[in-house]
Amino acid sequence: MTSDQNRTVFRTCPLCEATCGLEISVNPQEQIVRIRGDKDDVFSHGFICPKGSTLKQLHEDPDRLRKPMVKRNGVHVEVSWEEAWKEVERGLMGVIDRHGRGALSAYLGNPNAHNLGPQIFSGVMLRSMGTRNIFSASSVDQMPMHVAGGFMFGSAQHIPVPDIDHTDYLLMLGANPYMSNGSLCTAPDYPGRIQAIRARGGKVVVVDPRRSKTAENSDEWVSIRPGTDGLFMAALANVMFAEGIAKVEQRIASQMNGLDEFRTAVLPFTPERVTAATGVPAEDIVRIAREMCAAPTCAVYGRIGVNTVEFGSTNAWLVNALSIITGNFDKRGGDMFTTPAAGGASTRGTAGKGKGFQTGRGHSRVSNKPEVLGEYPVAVFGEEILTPGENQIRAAITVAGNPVLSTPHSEQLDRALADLEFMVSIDIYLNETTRHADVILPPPSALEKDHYDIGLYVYAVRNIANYSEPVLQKDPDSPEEWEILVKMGAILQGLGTDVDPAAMDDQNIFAAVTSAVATSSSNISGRNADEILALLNKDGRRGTARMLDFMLQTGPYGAAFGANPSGLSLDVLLANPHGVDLGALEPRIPEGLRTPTGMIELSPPLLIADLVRLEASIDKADNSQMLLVGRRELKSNNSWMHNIKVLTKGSLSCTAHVHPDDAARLGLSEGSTVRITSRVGFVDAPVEVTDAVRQGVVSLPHGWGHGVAGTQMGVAAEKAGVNSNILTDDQVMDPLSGNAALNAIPVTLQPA
Ligand SMILES: Nc1nc2c(c(=O)[nH]1)N[C@H]1C(S)=C(S)[C@@H](COP(=O)(O)OP(=O)(O)OC[C@H]3O[C@@H](n4cnc5c(=O)[nH]c(N)nc54)[C@H](O)[C@@H]3O)O[C@H]1N2
Ligand SMILES: Nc1nc2c(c(=O)[nH]1)N[C@H]1C(S)=C(S)[C@@H](COP(=O)(O)OP(=O)(O)OC[C@H]3O[C@@H](n4cnc5c(=O)[nH]c(N)nc54)[C@H](O)[C@@H]3O)O[C@H]1N2
Ligand code: SF4
Ligand SMILES: [Mo]
Repeated sequence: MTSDQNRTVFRTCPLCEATCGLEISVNPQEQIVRIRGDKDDVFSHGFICPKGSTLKQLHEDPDRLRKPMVKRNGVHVEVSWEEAWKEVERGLMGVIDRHGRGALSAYLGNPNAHNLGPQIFSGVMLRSMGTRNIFSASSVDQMPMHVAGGFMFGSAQHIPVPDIDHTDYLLMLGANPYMSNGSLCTAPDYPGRIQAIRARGGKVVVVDPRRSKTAENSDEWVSIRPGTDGLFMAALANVMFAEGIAKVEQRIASQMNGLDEFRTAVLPFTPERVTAATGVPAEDIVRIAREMCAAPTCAVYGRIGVNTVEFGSTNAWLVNALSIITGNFDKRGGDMFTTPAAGGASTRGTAGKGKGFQTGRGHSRVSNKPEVLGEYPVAVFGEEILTPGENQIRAAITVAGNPVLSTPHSEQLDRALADLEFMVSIDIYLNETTRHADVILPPPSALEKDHYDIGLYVYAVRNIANYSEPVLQKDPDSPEEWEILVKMGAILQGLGTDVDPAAMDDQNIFAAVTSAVATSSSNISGRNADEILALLNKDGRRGTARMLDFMLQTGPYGAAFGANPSGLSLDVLLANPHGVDLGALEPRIPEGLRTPTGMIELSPPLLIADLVRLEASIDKADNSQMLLVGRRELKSNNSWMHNIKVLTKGSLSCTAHVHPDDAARLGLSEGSTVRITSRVGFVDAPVEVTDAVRQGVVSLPHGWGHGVAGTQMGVAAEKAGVNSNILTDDQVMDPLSGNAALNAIPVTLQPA
């Protein structure tokens, strides 16, 4: 077989938020020969990280599930799809009969944000459940940004993106894109884009308790005590007002409420007052405030390290506020809103105004935590299962999630899942979480699915649209991932296992079209629904592809089914396998706002009120307390890529980073084992002594702790590591968003 008989296909990598274009060679036997960066991709231009090419190994991984599994006498065995569906129906309907729908629950994990099927169809399943017990990885991740953006700009999706391609000054807090490749800032080759800022004479400042790889490659590392970024940012704002260098652009000021209130609210946070708690010298705070205001443009960006702490929402709000008061909000080189081609909340409905955002439309049963975005904090998942009473959770559905490794007080959740009457997981592995499932339903592999990043393009640094068809044909006897979700919905509605997902799909698209033609702000308002449906159904298009076509055509660049002949549709994307570049970000205020007032709300009451709690934290700071933080590594991806040998070979990266002074004080040496203890548990981990962590800080990556009995991930088990979420505390969270605090956890260290 000569290589010229291989076919070449282009596909977007679904593994992280960078959305890199891949060039994939497939031989005539339908095997993957090679995966490399697509140099013609309009966004990534050939960039790829070591994970991208491993879609081949992932596809071929013998441990990846291809057939449903049912637990019989405690052991998972392969069964037919028909049998699995019967089991699912029996299990779920049994729990509903015995305890009511309030006993159902669902957890949606991270890959849902990277998969087109769940992006479009998980709602069908969730709406069919009739329970409030919905949880997701959002509450161990970015919920604070949704809350801050929701209150300030009108919808949870209103998260400004740092315009890193045009900025002159980037203040980055709690993010390490050299390893993560960026988050809620979709930017393939983020490192290259950071270096471009420096190459054009700009400055990059990284705030982190660790001298991360990003900090190392920046102009300045600000070493901060974990959990104190809110104090640092409030002090920056304080200096800007005190020195009279704050400057809100007239265009923004005329469209904004709450400037005076904000100015008054940050008065207590002088640099001198926060310096001991933050560990940042007051003169550095003053200087950085001046630099930010003096720079021609400045972008502010905060991620995991400032979201997954007790002040997550306040931090996310202060990030946005700094952008506004330095005159950089909604401006090229500052922080801006993307104009996504499909699924954008800022492009839906009436321009400039909306229903706004609220939280607390319901509270969790056991500890009364407010609902946010239709969910409860995943930190309470365990207690909701283990605490008896009406509406105690008795059944769970997990979709692409591994909460046993990824959520706080995970030992408790592990026990809780074992206590359920029924559990079903939609997942590709038999892992730490799915081992508790009575039924596991595996979707096709990434290479067998079509792809479009509805969620991630909402936060991209350019306006991009790129669709990929499946690279390989899936097993014809196995359902698509979207079909699994739709069928789950049918079963949960009590319709049984014989319902054809295609019929529900038809109902879904019919509802979407009839609603759009009846909506005055839609670009197909008043059109004939049958005509639109006929156009959508051409070539027998169904499921994800059909709904995406509808979203693209009715989106801000949409072809509107012929009304705008040069506009976007799925056909246009199919004709452009390297993607379509819709240009740099453009100012969106006031048109992009969706607040009820039509104004930016700089001082939302709940956030202003939280500054009291923030101020009180100054005196509680205890510099003798060791604090745990996480970290990510390039060749790892949360908890689930550890079964790929090419990624895990080399030294085990699940080590505890300890500063040399702490190591000496605590009697810990390189390679020795340290016992790390928190309020809820302890782990023993190998020590790596390094001055890349601040004194008083210990860093352990998350997503490890494999090799548990009942799992089927042979490679991962060889380098199991320890589960850092045994240490994180389910009781400590950001009260506004319910987001777990996974960083700045008080711990003690001792030689094991
Ligand atoms: N201590 C600490 N904990 C953390 C974090 C931290 O920084 N520190 N980070 C948090 C963050 S940001 C996140 S997003 C969460 C992630 O938390 P989770 O989403 O719970 O965990 P993942 O490790 O992403 O697990 C993904 C699961 O999806 C499965 N999977 C992979 N591909 C597919 C697919 O195509 N379809 C289906 N159905 N399943 C698939 C995998 O087998 C795995 O079971 O972890 C959080 N936990
Ligand atoms: N290779 C790889 N890429 C990934 C992932 C992965 O697991 N591996 N996960 C993906 C996911 S789901 C997400 S959400 C993104 C996350 O992307 P990032 O937000 O870039 O996540 P991290 O690399 O964990 O960087 C968080 C940084 O915050 C620092 N930090 C901890 N506590 C504090 C604090 O109190 N203050 C400050 N200022 N900093 C603090 C940590 O030391 C760390 O360097 O990455 C995505 N990309
Ligand atoms: S950076 Fe992210 S999207 Fe790009 S190749 Fe790596 S894992 Fe895939
Ligand atoms: Mo995440």
